[in-house]
Amino acid sequence: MRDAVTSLIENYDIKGRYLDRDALDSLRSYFDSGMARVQAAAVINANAAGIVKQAGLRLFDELPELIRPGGNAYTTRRYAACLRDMDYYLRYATYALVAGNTDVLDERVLQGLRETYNSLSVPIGPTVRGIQIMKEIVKEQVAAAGVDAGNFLDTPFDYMCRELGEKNL
Ligand SMILES: CCC1=C(C)/C(=C/C2=NC(=C\c3[nH]c(/C=C4\NC(=O)[C@H](C)[C@H]4CC)c(C)c3CCC(=O)O)/C(CCC(=O)O)=C2C)NC1=O
Repeated sequence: MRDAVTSLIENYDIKGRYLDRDALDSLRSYFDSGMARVQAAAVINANAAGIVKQAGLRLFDELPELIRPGGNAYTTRRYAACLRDMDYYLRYATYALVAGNTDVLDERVLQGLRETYNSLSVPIGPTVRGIQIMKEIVKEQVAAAGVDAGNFLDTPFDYMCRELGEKNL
């Protein structure tokens, strides 16, 4: 599992090069955003259950067929599994946020996920929509907490949506 610093060092070490201007710029931008990343993660941690619940309500409000008979999130068990998945996405997003790197998402979340979802007929499009809704809620809450969050807040959510949604949607 890599973060912004270890992945950069690895790339330079492979080439046997000292850190050049680009490397130092990228490190500076990571460290400059460091406190805001930690503060954003703190806001998410403090509100995680509420964020997941609210995102679920918005998702099922937008796509009510998911929780109707025949829908993939129909029955209490599957409804709970869906919210649990959303909670996974949120928690791993905070790890990636702090790491400044999406490697943890590849390794711990996305690997094999499409196959699992396909085999259980979990619809990918609505899952992607759920992740987007969480991103929107997170951005609202982080802004409301007065944390100056830049694009880095979008990155883990956008990455999961892209990777999950990309192929044979
Ligand atoms: C930390 C990494 C990780 C992830 C991501 C993960 C996902 C994951 N979601 C699953 C199921 C599921 N996932 C959903 C999710 C949904 N259904 C919908 O209609 C919605 C669109 C969506 C919620 C947004 C549902 C309903 C199931 C249960 C499907 C079933 O058993 O029929 C399963 C099958 C096994 C199980 O039920 O626990 C896995 C492995 N597990 C992991 O360990």
